[in-house]
Parts: sequence; C-alpha cells; structure tokens
Amino acid sequence: VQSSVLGFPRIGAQRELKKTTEAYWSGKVGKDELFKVGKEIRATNWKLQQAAGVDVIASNDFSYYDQVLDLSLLFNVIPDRYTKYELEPIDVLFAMGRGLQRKATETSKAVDVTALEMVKWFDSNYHYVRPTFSKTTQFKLNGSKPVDEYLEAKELGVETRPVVLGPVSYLFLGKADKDSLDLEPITLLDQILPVYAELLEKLAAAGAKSVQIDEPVLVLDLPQPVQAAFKTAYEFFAAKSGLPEITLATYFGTVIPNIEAVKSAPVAAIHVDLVRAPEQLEGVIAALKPEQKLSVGVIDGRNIWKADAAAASAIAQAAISKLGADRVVVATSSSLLHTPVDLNNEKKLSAEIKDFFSFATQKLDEVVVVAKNVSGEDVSEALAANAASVKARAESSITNDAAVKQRVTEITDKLGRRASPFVERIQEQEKVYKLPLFPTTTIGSFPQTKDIRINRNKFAKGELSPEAYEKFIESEIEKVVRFQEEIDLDVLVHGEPERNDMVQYFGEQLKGFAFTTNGWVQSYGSRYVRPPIIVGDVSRPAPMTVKESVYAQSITTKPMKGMLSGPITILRWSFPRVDVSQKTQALQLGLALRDEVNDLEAAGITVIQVDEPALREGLPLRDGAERQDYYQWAAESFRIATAGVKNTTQIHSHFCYSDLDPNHIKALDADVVSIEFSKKDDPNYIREFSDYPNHAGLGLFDIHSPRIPSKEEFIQKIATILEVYPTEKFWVNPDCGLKTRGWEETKASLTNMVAAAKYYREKYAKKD
Ligand code: THG
Ligand code: ZN
Repeated sequence: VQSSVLGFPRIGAQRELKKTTEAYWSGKVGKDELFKVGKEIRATNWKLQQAAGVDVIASNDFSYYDQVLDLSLLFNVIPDRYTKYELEPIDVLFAMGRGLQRKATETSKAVDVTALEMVKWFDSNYHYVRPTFSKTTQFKLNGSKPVDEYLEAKELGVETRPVVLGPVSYLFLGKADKDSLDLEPITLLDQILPVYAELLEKLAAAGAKSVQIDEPVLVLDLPQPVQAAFKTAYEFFAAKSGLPEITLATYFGTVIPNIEAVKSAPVAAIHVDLVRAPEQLEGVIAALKPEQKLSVGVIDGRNIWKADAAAASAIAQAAISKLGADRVVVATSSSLLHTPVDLNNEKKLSAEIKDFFSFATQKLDEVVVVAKNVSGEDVSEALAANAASVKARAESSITNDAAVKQRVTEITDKLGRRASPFVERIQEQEKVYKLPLFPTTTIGSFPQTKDIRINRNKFAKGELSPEAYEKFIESEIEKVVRFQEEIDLDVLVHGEPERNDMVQYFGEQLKGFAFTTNGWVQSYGSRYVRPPIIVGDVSRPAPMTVKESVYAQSITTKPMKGMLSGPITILRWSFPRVDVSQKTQALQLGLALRDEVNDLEAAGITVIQVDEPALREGLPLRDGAERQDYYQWAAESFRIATAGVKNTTQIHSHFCYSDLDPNHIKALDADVVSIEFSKKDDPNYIREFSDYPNHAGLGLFDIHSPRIPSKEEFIQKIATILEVYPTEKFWVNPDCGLKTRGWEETKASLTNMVAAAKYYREKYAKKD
C-alpha cells in the first residue's frame, strides 16, 4: 500500500520565503535570489519527503504567493489593468496578489494597480486570490510552472505527482469582473478545458505518470450546473489519450451529497478526507468503479495533533478489506500547507506537551507508518511509541481540569442574558456617557511601529527589564491617548502596543493553551500567523488586559474601551483540541473571557469591546442543522463572556468581514457593533442593517490602504448610509484596526473622519 502527501508547506523551516519575497518587494534582492531561495525550498521539501519514505510526493505545491493565483497567471486569467505595464510574469503575479505602486524610472513606466480580491480558503485561515473573469478573458497556456517543477524534482532524483486545482473548483471559486457582471464563471468551462488538457499533455510528455487534480468544491453545496460540470470536464480528459492518470482530490468535508458528480468523473482515483468526514467511507466505496483506486486521507492536514496510528490504520484497513490492497493509498487528509513545518524547531515546549504534537515533517513519518502497517510490514516499535503518546495525552493533567469541566456543566440560560433588554440599557448608558450624535471611535489597534516591535522582542528575550518594558508601553499608550484627544474622538482606545497578534496574545496568557516559537503557518502572501494550540480545558488564571486599560483610563476623562478577542475568534485562529467538541471549547473560552470582562468592569473600564472577526468563517461549509447549531453556540459563548456586566456597562463588538447576516449579529446582543463596510457599498446591506435594533458603525474607510479619504468623501459616504440608516444608532468609525497603517495617514484619515461627524452633528442639531 502506497503512502501519499497532498502538499507540503512552502514557507521554509525558518520563514525563508517570507524573508526573501519581502526583500524582493523592497528592492533589497533581485529575481535571481528570489528564484534561488524558491528552488532551495522545493528541493528541501522533496528530499525530506523522499527520505521519510513517502511514495507519492506532490510537485507544483510550491508558490511565491498563492497556488490559485499561480493558476490564473498560467491560464492567462489576468485583468487588463495588469498587462499594460509590460511587467515580468513574477511581477504580474505580485501585482495581482498585493497591488503595485512604483514611480517611473529612466527605464520603466510608473505603475499603480490595486490587488485582486482575497478570500478565505474554505474554513481555513488561508486566503487565496480570487480568479476574476471577464468576457474578454482569453484562456491560453501562459507559462509552464507545473512542468518546470516536475522536471526540477526529477533532476534531483525525485519522481513527483504534480498538483493543480481542477477546472470546476477554479471556476466556481472565481468571480466575474466588474465589466462583466452577468458572466457566470462556470459557463467558461468549455473554453478552459482545452487549456487544462494542453497542460496535462505537457506533463505527460515530461514524464509524469499521474497528476493530483484538486476539486475541493465537491464538499460544498453546489448549484446544478456546477455539479453537472464534473461529467463534462473529466469525460473531456478521459477522451484524450496519453494523459497522466488523474487522482481527483477532495478535502475538508464529505462528498456524499455530491456523490453523483464524483461518480460521473471517469478518473483513476478519488481522494477523500476521512479525518473530517470518516462517515463518507462506505458511500464512496460503493460509488467506485471496479478499476478505480481510493486515496484515504487519514493523517490530519489541518491540525497539529499526533495521529492515533492504530485508529488511522483501522480506517485504511476497512477500505482495503473492501477494495484490496492494490486499490488503496494511505494519504494526508489535505495538503499540509495548514500546519507548521517542523516540531524539532520548537525549543521551548515541555517534553510532555511536545509529545502531543506532529507538524508537517512529523506527519510524513505518520503516513508512512500507517501505510507500512496496513501493508503487513513490521512497524510495531513505532506503533507502540505512538500508542503510548496517545494514551499519555488522554490522561494528562494538562488536558483535564475538573473545575473548568464543572463550571461548563453549570452554565444556565441566565448566565448568557444581560440584566435588562437593550432598549432599557441604552437609556441608562446615555445618561452615563452623554455621547453626542454620530459618536466617533476606532476599532482598537494603532500603528505598530518598528520601535514597538523592537521593544517587545527585547522584552521577550529578556534584554529589557519588566519595569523598563512597562514604562515603554505606558509611554506608547499615552501617545495614542493624547493623539485621540487632540483630534477629538469620543470613545478612546489604548492602541494595543503590548500585543503581537490578537489571538496569540490571549493564548499566551490563558491556561489550557500551548504556544510555539516557530510554528508559522501561511495566512496569505508573505503574512503568516503562529496559532496557539488549545491543549486542555481553558481558564484564565489572572487578568490579561486590566493593567493597560486601567492605565489608559487613568490619564483621560473620556471613556476608554477595554479590548478583548472573542471566544469564537480565539477558537478559530488557534489549533483546537479534537478530543472535545468545538462547542465545549467555545463555552470554556466564553467563561474565561467573562472573568476578564467582569474584572475590567470592576476596575472601572465600563466600555468593553469583544471582537469576533472570525464569527463568519466558523460557519460549517454546508447549509443545514450543523449551521444552525453553530450559530446557537457561537452566540451563546459570546453572551456568556459579556452578559455579566451592569446595564450601564456598554458592550461593543467588531466583525472584519461584512458578509454576515444581521440576524446572527443580533443574537450576540452587543450594545454597539462596528463592521467592515467601506468596500461593500451595498444599499441592500445597509437596509438590512437598519433593522438591526442596537447601535452600529459601518466602517467608513479601508484600513488596508494608505489612501486618505477627504472630509468631503466622508460626508458623502455618511450621506449614502443615512439615506437608509437612522441617525440615532449611527456610529462613526474606520473598517478595522489600524496596526498595519503608518502614523501619517492614520492621523489625516481620522481627522477628516471626525470633521465629517461634526458636520452631521451640527446639521442635525439645527434641525430640532
Ligand atoms: N490574526 C490571526 N489570524 C488572522 C488575522 C489576525 N486571520 C485573518 C486575518 N487576520 C489575516 N490577516 C493577517 C494580517 C497580518 C498578519 C497575519 C495575518 C501579519 N503577520 C505577521 C507577519 O507575517 O509578519 C506576524 C505577526 C506576529 O508577529 O505574530 O502581519 O490578525 N491570528
Ligand atoms: Zn477588523
């Protein structure tokens, strides 16, 4: 029985890819260096997998930015605005991914283009660049990356299986460009198939015996024409002779609701994710044709837990008993892109905790051990060691906290309900805060300058004493407070200079969490995150944010917001446990945050914001009971965190992605919410939102861009919202936190925003 890995992280064990791409963007290194580092990472990854004994190793899993964007470049799906500058292909790629602004030089024209849209990759924390199709899109093969990388591996003595995203997923995950809004991408299938086939022919000519074609959209609810597209696409390939064998790969869920589409595809093998959806095994086996193979994804590509090798072997064995050993391949559930590279680079984890984990490098051994085991080879030593680790974790005192478990069982409805309904609370709050109409505020973070990062690192390394660090943080907070007073904002924030990342910061302080020093995972482009790991029952041993908030409030008479990340966001941006439900983990986080919220209130911080930017992405991929259930427990954990305060304490929340149904926001019962909105501009959405009973600020400017909107632009923007949105609920704020912005544009933008709020305040004051 063969072992197979669907893809390996491409960032390099020491974030080599980030360092080189960012150096390239800033002009510090040239293309040669960039390509050299890319080549080294690929070689290292292939050799590593070969040495581990993996039989089927992927190529073309590498990318300088994003594998979906690579495909857009390869198939010439490049909107016109990127082609007019005569950029080299790699620069077109980066321009599409992140935008490009470059002054004219003696040898080249000025460049100024914005990026394509970036969206979440299914329910992961990875983001892909969305293919954008126009009526004028002319598919053609515009390069040879998959072929080149296949040959590159071959030269190193590694036979690989190239991977590409399949035609149906590629089209369905894309969208129509502004100039072609009535275009349904799936209708382009007939045009794109010959180009895919040409690519497959070239791979075959280069020697590739098989390819992995990813069709992850098979785990989503699909419109009929998209389901039907599988038959068209894969019959088209089957009709060509001499193409490599196709493994049709799916992951992140079950294919059973789309099993007819799977059946209609005459391919050599199907890959399914049996970590996420073990229940699909029987149905998928029943759907296979006699000659088709099954790749069983039994090693988790989305999490960092050591696999239970015996359990994984049992699943593979179940497949073998139905299909025979020569029709089964043992594989990772998905690409390992979503896991950190190598556990051996963690020097600070205790031996006990480290033994719970397996990062991408360790998962290679797991796949191989399971494959050997079900092939009848003697791997008893590895199995015994694995069984001991699995048992140790289940019984560990780190995992189990009886007091926390008890507290969860004692949750009542009342715990998640504020003392009075919003209509009563808001009257009491108005008396306390006496905020003007169109109150102004920001989301929480202020520019994270180089100086801040340097001092935080020095403190982490012990090069700066706790006293000196505290002084430094206080001086940063004071700067931010004075600045906000100067530009006359109404509800202030402390700016969060003490925080690295809004989840990592809390993970580091909560009991039940472990955190890594090098466990980076790509979030998008050159931006990576280091997700904390929920290893056990969660509680809050000591206040986490009270000191900074109290200091900030002590130096101003204006209300100061306490700032917390919500239970769902902490859960979603961490590696969760798999031995208890996500609901239980969310409730435990809700209780831990409740302690913090109550402590903030007791310390005199009476406006408290609990952010839930990840609320939407936690939604199960398919519609149905599971989704309803999710909305229920997501709202419950938020309310447990926030409902323990007095009527006069004002609870705020913030959501980064505005594709949220206002009804689900309503279920949180926050007094005030702020929502990313500046790129939305959809009157229907404002209308839906005007029924939202509590107060809300629809984000007035895009914080991802250094662009400064003028006062008039803000006035105009507010006017459009006011056409449908009531004045008495109207808050004025940016889209999101300002940590990735510079001070200069922050100051200018916020000054103009406040001026616009004052304009409306006067206008409406005159009215009555
Ligand atoms: N934190 C976490 N996950 C996230 C976000 C976040 N997922 C969604 C969204 N925000 C993704 N956006 C980003 C934005 C910036 C960065 C990462 C993800 C980023 N990372 C730093 C880097 O790569 O240089 C490292 C930050 C650090 O030191 O921890 O800037 O906000 N968890
Ligand atoms: Zn945000």
